[in-house]
Amino acid sequence: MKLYDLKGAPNPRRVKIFLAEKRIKVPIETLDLEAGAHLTPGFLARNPLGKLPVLELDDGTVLCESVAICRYFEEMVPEPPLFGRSTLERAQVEMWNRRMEHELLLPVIDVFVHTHPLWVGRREQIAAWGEAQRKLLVERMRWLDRELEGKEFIGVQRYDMADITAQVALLTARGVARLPIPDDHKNLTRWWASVSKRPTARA
Ligand SMILES: N[C@@H](CCC(=O)N[C@@H](CS)C(=O)NCC(=O)O)C(=O)O
Repeated sequence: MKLYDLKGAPNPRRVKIFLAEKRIKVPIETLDLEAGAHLTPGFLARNPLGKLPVLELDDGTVLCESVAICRYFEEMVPEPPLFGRSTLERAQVEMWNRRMEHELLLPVIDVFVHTHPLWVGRREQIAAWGEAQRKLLVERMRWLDRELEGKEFIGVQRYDMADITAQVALLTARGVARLPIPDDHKNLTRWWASVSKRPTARA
């Protein structure tokens, strides 16, 4: 089994944090986007979309999509549960993880792709779209701050996949989108301090 990773990229980071939380060790090959390693014929044969992460099983089966890969490992190693324990919890984690993807992670990736020099010549950049997504992200951080009132974690009252997605999205927002969590977002700041202290945060 091998996990294909992309240097510095948020989606593979979700899988690496997930694996660290489960204490699962998988050989990792890290590709370099700037060198175009994800666009070689060898890699495109695994994922023609040229996107990471990709998990290759020992029989050659290829799994793409971060959440699909994490769900595979959740079934293999159920503890600690990162997609919820009960029927209701599983639905709640699904709900919050999708919200964190659609309301935080996708907008921040759009800010990055449409405004950062790294993507010049690699993608068609529409600066106005990047700026619109930056404004949306500011609003969504305020929304999430309110949602976290009286809550320790985002999904269920235990660290789970939704926290991982939000953590990676906000790390990317601070780094490449220059959008740190504003100081007056007390709930989000408290949550951020707590998840950042986890030993797996650097995975
Ligand atoms: N929906 C996919 C998204 C994968 C994705 O967009 N990966 C990015 C890194 S975060 C990538 O490989 N980008 C390379 C490119 O777009 O050229 C997932 O959740 O895994």
